[in-house]
Amino acid sequence: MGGSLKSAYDALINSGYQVSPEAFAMLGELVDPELVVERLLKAIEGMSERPLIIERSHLESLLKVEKPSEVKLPPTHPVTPPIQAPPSVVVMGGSEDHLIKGTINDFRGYFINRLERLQNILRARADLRDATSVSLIPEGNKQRKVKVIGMVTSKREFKSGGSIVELEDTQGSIRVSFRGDEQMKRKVSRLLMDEVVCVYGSTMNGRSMTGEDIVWPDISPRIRSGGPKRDTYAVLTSDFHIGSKLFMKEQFESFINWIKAENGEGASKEVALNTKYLIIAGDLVDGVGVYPNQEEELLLKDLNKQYEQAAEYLSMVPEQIKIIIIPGNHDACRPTLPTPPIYREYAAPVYSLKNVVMLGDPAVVNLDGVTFLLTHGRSLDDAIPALPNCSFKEPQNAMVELLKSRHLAPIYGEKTPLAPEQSDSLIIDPVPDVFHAGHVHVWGVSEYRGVVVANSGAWQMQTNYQKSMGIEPQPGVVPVLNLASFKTTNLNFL
Ligand code: D5M
Ligand code: FE
Ligand code: ZN
Repeated sequence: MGGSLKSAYDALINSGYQVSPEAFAMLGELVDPELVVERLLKAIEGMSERPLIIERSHLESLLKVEKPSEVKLPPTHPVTPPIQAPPSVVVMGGSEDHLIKGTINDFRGYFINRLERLQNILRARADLRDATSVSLIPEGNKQRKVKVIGMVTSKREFKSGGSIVELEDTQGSIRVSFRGDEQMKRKVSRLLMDEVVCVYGSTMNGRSMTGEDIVWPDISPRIRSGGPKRDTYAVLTSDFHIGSKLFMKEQFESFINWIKAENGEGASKEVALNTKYLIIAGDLVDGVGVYPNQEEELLLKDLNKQYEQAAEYLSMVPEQIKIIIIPGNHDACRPTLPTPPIYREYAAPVYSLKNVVMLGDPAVVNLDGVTFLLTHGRSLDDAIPALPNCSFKEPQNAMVELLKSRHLAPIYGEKTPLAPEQSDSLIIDPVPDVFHAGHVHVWGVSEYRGVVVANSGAWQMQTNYQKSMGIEPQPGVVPVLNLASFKTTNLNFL
């Protein structure tokens, strides 16, 4: 800590006032914090009603400080240690473990919950307030315009371009025929099985209709509020696959050295020093028996040993950085989504690290006022092949489509096993500021309606299994998000 900053802190602490973390953080942005604090305390002494807590606004208004961008240290200035408020992690969901039997009734309840909640999300749109459910289409004997909300239970697309889609709700179903114009064709091909949408069209009997348009629940454009005022970074990563022979030890160690601020220089070091969060979106270890002939590619064949090594690496991450970990399909955990946190009995050494927060998949966390939705991304295996214009090379595009569906795993019965919990926690609600997944082993960042969408790649080279499936990973690149500016940087450790 620079001399002036330390004296400024001491003066503030000794003044007897409480100081908000934001005000503390702001001091780190100032060229001469000592002078600023001296002037601030003088100004407060002269006030008729003195505040109990010194806030950032006091610093700003009382002293008319220059804008932060103008008082930032120039890049050539020697790097100073971070003066950040402590990390603030508020878990909004994603750590429960329920016992689910998975009876037919459980599944029925699960899908009713999905339907009703997405129905509510759709009806909250001004243009869909008058939408009806499939089984509540009013009786009549002539052609009427309707807006019908239901779950997609079948879809047939014909060579002619036309298509037939079946929509269902709890009480009934309706057959929707679409004509084959280009726009409609594109929309129908985008429809995922088991997702909930609203169809515009006309019907005579309420059992079949002509579809004219499809509306997805979608998200409204985000206007962000909150978030830290000074540069604060969240490092987004996943898919370490520790224990695999193909784990990229050397590159990963250089990443760990970077986060320790031991290598890198200038801007990159400044980023490391101001990193408060390391988010790991699953597949911390390679596990055992996850894919055919995996044992031939395992360096550590014992799951406990894999987590021991993971903990050893994570213990090198500076303690002031909060590490948030959710499970992936290679981790020691229940195989269904939603997934409770990684089992403690296997990952005990990771649990014992003070700065680690273990959450389930999906998880919603608020970090310094910024809401993150975290999921490993298993459903991308189902969604990417089903979506037009999406590929495993750009997983972020499919993630954007999931935001439009407002669901993390719409498709049921393919590769993503779903647990029929009473309430569907895979529905995307609330809408996050950041949507982070991994699993695909290809990194990619995008933005949709103000939401940062990031897939964080991997630290594993191509396995034989991936080779046989034609999967081309792009490991060793780490997206880093500045929570203040919402800009991402991609660090390449190859
Ligand atoms: O997944 C790593 C990559 O391999 C990711 O792109 C998904 C793909 N993958 C994994 N399992 C399958 C199956 N069964 N079919 C097709 N593609 C798959 P990881 O979870 O790290 O193994
Ligand atoms: Fe993985
Ligand atoms: Zn995975």
